[in-house]
Amino acid sequence: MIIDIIGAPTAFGQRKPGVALGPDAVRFCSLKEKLEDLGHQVNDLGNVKGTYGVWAGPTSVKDDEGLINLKEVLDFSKVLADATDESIEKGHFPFIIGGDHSLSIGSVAGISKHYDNLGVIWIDAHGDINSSLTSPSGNIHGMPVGVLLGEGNEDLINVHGDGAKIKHENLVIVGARDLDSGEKAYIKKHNIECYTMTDIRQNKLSNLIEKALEKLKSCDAIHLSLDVDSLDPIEMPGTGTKVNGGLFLAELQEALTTLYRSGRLVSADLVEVNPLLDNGNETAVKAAELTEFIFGKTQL
Ligand code: EXY
Ligand code: MN
Ligand code: MN
Ligand code: MN
Repeated sequence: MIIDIIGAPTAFGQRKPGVALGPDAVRFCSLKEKLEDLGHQVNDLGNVKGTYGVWAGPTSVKDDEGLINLKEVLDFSKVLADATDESIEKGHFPFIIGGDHSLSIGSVAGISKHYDNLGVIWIDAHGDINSSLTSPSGNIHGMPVGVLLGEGNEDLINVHGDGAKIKHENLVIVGARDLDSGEKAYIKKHNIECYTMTDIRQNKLSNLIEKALEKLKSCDAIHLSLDVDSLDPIEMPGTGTKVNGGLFLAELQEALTTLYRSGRLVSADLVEVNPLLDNGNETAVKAAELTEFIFGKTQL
């Protein structure tokens, strides 16, 4: 397949410096060569640039809606949506490297335009399904799923087209272990498919991915949004919102192979790599290794 690597170095969705360095840290691990070795054609489109740079500094000023860096996130989302829209239009596979998880507001908005029923598999320690009404922090990287479902700030919801970009029944959250009370209520109210770490320990991650694929069988395409904080902090120290009791690298590699073999993925985000919080470049190295499994690497 033809993969478009799109760097999305936004840090506006949270307040820790460093996550904007994620795209280049992952590239530094010979990502393009590794994907070419798997037989893919790889275009590295460089890093998306918004009007406001990539990080506004540790601003903790909430606006009157309780959001932080709204205008910067909105601006970046629009530019990224144009890039992913164009990639899909060309029949390529947009692979977006973050940057914080607010980037998915733009990446998914651009991709969803091309499908009637885009499915999303959201692998994350968090639900990212807050709105300004339920968010404990005002950080928009905790809200992209809510926005994509049509909740909260209208300008964010209407990025790259009016209204919600995904339906509740076309979303599966995998790896959750740190949900806010508002998120738990929302997930229950809308009967959203959510496999927590407890579910994963009682089953097998790749079996739950098979179950997610079955749940999304009526979708005409699937987007994967992989937050590296879904993995245990022992595996991935270089990320801003670590939560103990996460996934192991090997089980996620196996699950990504299951996704690849389904042939239903059309796009993917890899987010929240923060080299300034890392041990050397360990987290980016493992993120690049995981990426190989998204694109068909096998161990034999
Ligand atoms: N749920 C918390 C909040 O909304 O502030 C923490 C969100 C962390 C989001 C990271 C990207 O996954
Ligand atoms: Mn996330
Ligand atoms: Mn997360
Ligand atoms: Mn509903």
